[in-house]
Amino acid sequence: MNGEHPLKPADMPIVRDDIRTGMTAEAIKNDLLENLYYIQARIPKLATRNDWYMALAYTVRDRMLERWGMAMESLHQSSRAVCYFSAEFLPGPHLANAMMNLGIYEQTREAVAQLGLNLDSLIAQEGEPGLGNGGLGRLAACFLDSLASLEIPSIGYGIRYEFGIFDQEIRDGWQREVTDKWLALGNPWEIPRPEIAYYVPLGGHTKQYHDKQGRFRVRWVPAHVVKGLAYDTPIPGYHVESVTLLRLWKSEACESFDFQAFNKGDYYGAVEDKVASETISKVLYPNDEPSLGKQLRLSQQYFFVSCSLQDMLRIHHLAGGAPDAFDKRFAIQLNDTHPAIAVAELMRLLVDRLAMEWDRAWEITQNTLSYTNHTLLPEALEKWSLPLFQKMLPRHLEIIFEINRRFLEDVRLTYPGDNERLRRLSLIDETDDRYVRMANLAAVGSHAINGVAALHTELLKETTMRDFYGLFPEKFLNITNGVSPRRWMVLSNPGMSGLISDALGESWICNPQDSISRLEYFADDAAFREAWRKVKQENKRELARLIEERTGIVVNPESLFDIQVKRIHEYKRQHLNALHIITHYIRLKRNPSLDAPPRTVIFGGKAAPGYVMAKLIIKFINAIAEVINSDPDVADRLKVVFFPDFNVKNGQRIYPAADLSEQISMAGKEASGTGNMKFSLNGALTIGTLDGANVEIREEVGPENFFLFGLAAEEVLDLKAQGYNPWASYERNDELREAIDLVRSGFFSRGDRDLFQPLTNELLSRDEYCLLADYPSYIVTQDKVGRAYLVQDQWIRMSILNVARMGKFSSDRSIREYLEKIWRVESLRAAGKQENDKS
Ligand code: B1H
Repeated sequence: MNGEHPLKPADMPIVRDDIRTGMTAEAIKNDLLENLYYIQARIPKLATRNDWYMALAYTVRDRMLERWGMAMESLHQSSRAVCYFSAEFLPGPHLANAMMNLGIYEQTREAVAQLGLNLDSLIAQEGEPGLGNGGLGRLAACFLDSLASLEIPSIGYGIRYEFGIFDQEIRDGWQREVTDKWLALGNPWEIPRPEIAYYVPLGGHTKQYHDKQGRFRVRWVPAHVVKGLAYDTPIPGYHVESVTLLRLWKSEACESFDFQAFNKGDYYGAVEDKVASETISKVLYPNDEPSLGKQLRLSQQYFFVSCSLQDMLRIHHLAGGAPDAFDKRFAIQLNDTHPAIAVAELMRLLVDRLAMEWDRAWEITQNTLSYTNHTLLPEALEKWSLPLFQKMLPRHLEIIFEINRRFLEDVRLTYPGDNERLRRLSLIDETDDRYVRMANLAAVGSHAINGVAALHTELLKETTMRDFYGLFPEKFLNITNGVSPRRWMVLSNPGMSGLISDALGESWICNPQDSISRLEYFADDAAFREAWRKVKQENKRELARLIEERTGIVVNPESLFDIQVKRIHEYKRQHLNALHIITHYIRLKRNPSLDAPPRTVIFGGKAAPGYVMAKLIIKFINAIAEVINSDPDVADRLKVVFFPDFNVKNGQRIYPAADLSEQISMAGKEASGTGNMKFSLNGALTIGTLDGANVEIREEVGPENFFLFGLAAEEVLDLKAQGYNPWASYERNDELREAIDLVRSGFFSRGDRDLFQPLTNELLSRDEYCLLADYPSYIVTQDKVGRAYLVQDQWIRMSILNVARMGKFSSDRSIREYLEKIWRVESLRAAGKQENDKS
């Protein structure tokens, strides 16, 4: 890192060693005390742990704000910036990550120690912004980390939900949802910007008129207007001089009171609009049922997209850009279809507000936008009923009709007479009632469409978006997901990262693809393997402590830690894992001297509150755990844990402790997965199907270092085409029958034979996700895992090789691909170099 940033403005009034920017323990300590006094208004003697945490957070934030000024400057100067539009961001706790990225971890530890405090306990005090459901939101956060670390001028735009994803408690084995009050103790990381505010119209009708030049125009006369306020969070890059901006919008009423209503004595009427407006950014939707009818969800999407586009137009204008050059300044990535309304909103702003010709506006819109698809599940494809859409966004519906009219005209020329195809491609679904299809809107309005893993992109082209692929194959590309090696290795697994850095130096942290493969040589080094084993062992001891603290269950840290953490969903097949546990349990009961290592099977994950079957699966796992964990016959051989409230913070403790990573979705269903990458990067071996990014992980680590089982995506389709009969699978396999019969007998439900009937009935009659078909090969492969684990030294070798060969799965690599193939944006470093070369 060199001291002077190429784009650092000459007039930045920053003194390197002042109290807010100094990097020594002394400067940090002084700032910490000052923030405790002047922001928290506390003296040390009376300060609570939260006061100290807040003061420390401000101290670390001070050191980011120096970089902030430069980031803002660069946004105004750069030739093109990236705007990542996402309804979800799951950044995880900020404090430790920011200290690591700024390179002040050790100094801070010392500063805090000098004040008689413990850094780890202050870090533990921080909650997390749970502004997302799972993989998609976490991917957005990893991407911001990479954008910042690669010094790309960029903004993440989203919603500042007052309540994020619920906290999960387990009561009597059932999930209980508790509201997430992440803002209750204050949020030191965000900077409110009440002056950056935009009006967002909703409802009403449109009017046609002719402007002074006699041109035909449309005016939208909304029924209400809400205001969006910006809240900014700096996202620091790793050991670089810049930060990226996460700008989230909070909704408010335009005026606090409707004075007319108030004067008439209608106090409640007067506050009603205020309440309705604030509701928009109130709560994150858990992704359970289809979006049909969820008016609030559509208003959330439109709200944040409109604020963000207006903000970008303002930034562009302030930098002296003409509307015509908007696409030269910005690239927008749509994170799934949740922000797809951007297609119509950008058209509206350009055509209605800025009086641009339709054709030119359309070019700019397409040049600016690109769309990432994250799922093939038909129930997750968003569509909005036309009457609802018309009621809320009348002008957008007109625009979408016009886009559709022009689009279908082109399609007709390409495929004359093919009305079936026309119906499938149309932005409007007219099969039953009428709906707006958001994926079709995103596809037509973007210049690039990408899937998130190689297999996913192929399936996207062959199935979900087949007609679009036929029409414009050049738009389609794959960009396989990745995760941040900073958060998911250096921060969460310091032991292992330290070993790697001792062996290779630190360049792997930013360039794992180039340099981490050198770790392969160390797989042959017995002393290195021993050190590796010890680190894993210590991580497992740590997790065992945490498990006892959270659940009361005592587990053996020497046992094989077999872990499945992710959202609970039938396609992810946590219940297949459960069936293996039951089979293993039956075997152990029958044969106490079974030659298999002791196992601890750990689950974690939230179920959407309205997803009854997923909630039953949680109960099922806990019920099995209750029986097995209290059976002395298997006490030191098998334990089952459901770790409550899986989130980023807990994930950071869980991934590093895994021996085995469960990636067992039915092939063809998991678009990519990113947990699979986190596990493998932390030295766990994978048992998995050929699904999502598992395929590429296996290619990279080598088939001999990956436990593959189950049907491939095509085989699943064939099986279903032939008429899959799960009952036959059940009858054919003795162990499967025994396992299912044991469940049906009420053995795990205190004699209640009905409790798990919905689960067993589904498996025996329909088995949509082919658990019974994959069961035999899953069991055989789990046996292989057990045998492999018994040969510890060989297992450790495979663990090292996994890490050495996972360099591809850094989110830096993903971001570089987006930059080269879609965004065409340059890093500030590169831009700075060119400037320097010229001068
Ligand atoms: C993914 C979602 C998702 N795909 C709807 N789709 C939502 C869909 O609130 N909603 O309505 C929320 C999220 N999430 C995940 O994206 C995939 O299942 C993973 O396989 C993938 O790794 C991840 C990131 O690409």
